[in-house]
Amino acid sequence: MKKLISVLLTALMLLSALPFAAFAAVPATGTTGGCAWTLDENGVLTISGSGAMGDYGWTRNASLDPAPWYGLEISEVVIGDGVTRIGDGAFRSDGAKNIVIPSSVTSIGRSAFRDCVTLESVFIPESVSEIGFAAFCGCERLEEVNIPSKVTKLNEALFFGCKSLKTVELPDSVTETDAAVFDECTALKYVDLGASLTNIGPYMFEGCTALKAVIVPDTVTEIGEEIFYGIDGFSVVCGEDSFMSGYASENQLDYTLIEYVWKGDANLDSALNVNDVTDIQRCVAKLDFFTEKQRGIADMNGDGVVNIIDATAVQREIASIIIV
Ligand SMILES: [Ca+2]
Ligand SMILES: [Ca+2]
Repeated sequence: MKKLISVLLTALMLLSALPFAAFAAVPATGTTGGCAWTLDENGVLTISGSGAMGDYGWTRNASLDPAPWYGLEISEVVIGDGVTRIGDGAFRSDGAKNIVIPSSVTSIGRSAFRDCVTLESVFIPESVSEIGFAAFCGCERLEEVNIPSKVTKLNEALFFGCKSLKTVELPDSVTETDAAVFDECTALKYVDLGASLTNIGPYMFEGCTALKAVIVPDTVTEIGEEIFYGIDGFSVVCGEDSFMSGYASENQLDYTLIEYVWKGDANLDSALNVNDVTDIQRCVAKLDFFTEKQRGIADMNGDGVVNIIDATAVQREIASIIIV
């Protein structure tokens, strides 16, 4: 049924695109908050000036209008150095694959990149300390994202439905998480929750069916409802006598104590076997991403890089265990 609807929608969009394209005034230009914007004939949307962009509608019943470029054909977004805030709902559903955020930006608004289904990568500069509710919600092709080390809170539904996201590593600055941060991230395999987190928000990993391992620091003392709803086959990596290990045994979850993670155990399941070799090879081939902790564990020869030499070293290690 969903497929049929999307076919119908695509057909409707194609039909409506023809007259729309004929009338769309491109190049187009205007102002947004204290900044200016231009959209050129190649679909490059440029935001320039200094100060904050305007805020735009970001929910179904929003009282605010959508951004002036909403619905126009955009292939690339360039945010100029000097822009300090990306507005609420600014780039909702736009068609850019990559967006470069300059280091003048300190805040990203609510639903700023919501449903950018073509967005494949984004680098958030260290200057950003605040990322609003659902900012990347529904970015289905986003494979990799970084969280800057000034961010202290992950707001509600921040990465909800990011179906290509594979690995996430929280910086030690993050102390608090709201509800459903990684809900329905169906490709998410490894998450490192950093060293300072105090709570795991409700529904955090709901529907994350590919989840293999979550590293939880001892600082976590509060766990919301149904954080692992609807999933199995993963391991929680945590400290002995930690709040998380108590939660894990109470809820009959598979867990590994941090101190028992083996060198080479790249998937953190406390067994050293061919699955670790495969995961390292996939990481080398860039089919998978490792967290910093995983990279440290996988880097068998300690040369600071994870490559095929490490995969071979893990193979040797496995062989020696089997021979013994
Ligand atoms: Ca393993
Ligand atoms: Ca190495």
